[in-house]
Amino acid sequence: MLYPILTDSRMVSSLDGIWNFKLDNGEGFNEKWFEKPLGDSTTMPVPSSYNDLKEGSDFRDHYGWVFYQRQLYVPKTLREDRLVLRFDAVTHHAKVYLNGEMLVEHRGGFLPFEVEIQDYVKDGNNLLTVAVDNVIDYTTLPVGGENPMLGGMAGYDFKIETKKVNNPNFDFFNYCGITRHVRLYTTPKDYIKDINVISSISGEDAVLEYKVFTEGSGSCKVSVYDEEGNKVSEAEGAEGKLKIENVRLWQVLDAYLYDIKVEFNEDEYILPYGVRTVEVRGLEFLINGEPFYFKGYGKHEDTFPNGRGINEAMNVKDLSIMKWQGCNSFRTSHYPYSEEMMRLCDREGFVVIDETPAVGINFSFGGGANFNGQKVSTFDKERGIKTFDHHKDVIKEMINRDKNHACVVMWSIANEADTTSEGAMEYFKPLFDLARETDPQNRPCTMIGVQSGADPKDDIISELSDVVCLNRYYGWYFGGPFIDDSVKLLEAELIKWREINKPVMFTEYGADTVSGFHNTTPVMYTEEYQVDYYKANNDVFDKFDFIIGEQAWNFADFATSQGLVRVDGNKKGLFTRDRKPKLVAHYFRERWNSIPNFNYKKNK
Ligand code: GCB
Repeated sequence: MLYPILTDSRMVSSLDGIWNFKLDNGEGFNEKWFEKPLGDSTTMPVPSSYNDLKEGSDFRDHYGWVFYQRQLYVPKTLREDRLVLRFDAVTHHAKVYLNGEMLVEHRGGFLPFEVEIQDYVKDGNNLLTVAVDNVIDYTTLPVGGENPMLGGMAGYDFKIETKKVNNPNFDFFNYCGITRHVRLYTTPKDYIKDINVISSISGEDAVLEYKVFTEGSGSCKVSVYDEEGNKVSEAEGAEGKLKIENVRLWQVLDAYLYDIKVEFNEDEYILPYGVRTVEVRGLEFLINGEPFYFKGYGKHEDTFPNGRGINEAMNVKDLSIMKWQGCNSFRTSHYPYSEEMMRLCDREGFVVIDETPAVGINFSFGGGANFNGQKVSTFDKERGIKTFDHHKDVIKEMINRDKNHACVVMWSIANEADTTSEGAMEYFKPLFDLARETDPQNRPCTMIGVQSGADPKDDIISELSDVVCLNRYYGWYFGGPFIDDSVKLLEAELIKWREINKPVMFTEYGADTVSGFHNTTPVMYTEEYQVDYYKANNDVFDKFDFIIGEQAWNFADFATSQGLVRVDGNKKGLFTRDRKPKLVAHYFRERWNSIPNFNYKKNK
């Protein structure tokens, strides 16, 4: 799906701003709130998560539907074109009504959807209503379960009335609402639907193989411009090749973007495009033919008070901090991030592992989806996970959205899924196949592996991954506070992973640390402990040549559900939630600035 931009043929208009808002009391659909102005509504900014913006747990912990509404006037001139209403993300399930009629419904809270509305818009005031549901269950991604206190408490005989609540099977706050931009845009009636571009490099030159998907009949012309605006290549036809002589490559932290201009009849679209190659060869991850070392983080889209609402200022700040620290990469844990962030990473030369919202496909966590120890197996045919079809949708939607981004070097199919139980291969093999078929650039694919047992042979699906990605907490959940002994276990585990003959990287490792807690003897939760934890783990990584990267968990402290091991959220950040460095941030700054982006292990 193309990102909406202004061109000579296209107009874009933002519908962001303050909308009317109302929590559903269970009667919203019966009473058809979408047919008339919402009575008794409150104000709500779009885009944003609504949870932290009004006081009280009615808002923060609301379960179910909410209604957003605004007036919409559309100038007549725009209605002669194809007119599209686009939502960049609505979390998790949206029904969109114009003048009382439902025009589109979308499931999945982190990917865009759109609908043509030129035939539905009338003169004067149109009523635009968006109903948004935040319920997570066994069919949604991320996965959730039932209220842990449903009908009472384990071990107690008393029955009590309980409210319905979401019970996430994942460790981040279930922020919801219209979390990214809402826009109207136009195209001519015959229009460019999509573009695929693949690059190959030979010597000083590059060849871009392109394919343009269109609606209507006509002919295509494609031209490539360099950053100074000089035309460097052109071709005719909906499919073809563009040669760029003396190409300037998109390099890590030294980005260069060409503009690919596509013309089709009256329509025109401009795609910023970085020329680079990505390949896994042997035990190496090659970017532009050179062995790359990942330095960086697992992150979250999480700020106060926006929640998961897009925060472009924070995105710019985060990349700036990461550059200061010598980072070159991050993973979009645990869902696809905004399109603005991906465009920013293209411009800044950041390397991104792009992850689906598939988190929580693991019933052995014992919380959320499998509360009270029912011991249902994740892939149990009757009572197990029901996310497969939706998982296919999010893979297709994510790859179709992000396929042309130079910054994206690998797809993550899921985070910490159950990869050891019967049924895992049956579930995941078709999903890896689908990702590989969908991506025109055929990027590497991975699964982010949970620390469930130390033996790689128990992991049924690691053979599907091009790179083995490990989340490991030796010295925290496993063996904390005995860091020195714990990392011996890490070393023993890595000796086993060497046998599968694939590159391995760490996509999570970390220790909760409360900013301001200090001690001369490092004890858990102090800033000193976090430093010792990371030093000990990094020393082990450095011993193994097939370890191709380290991404710490997490870039910054972030909000989670309330719970006994979460003191005002997850505190594993190397930065606080408002981006102040903990002691360890300075340690990593020294380490990462002395590790080159390329050939790190070769030089050792
Ligand atoms: C994990 C999860 C991540 C959690 C983290 C933690 O393994 O992938 O979502 O936040 O552990 O801090 O426990």
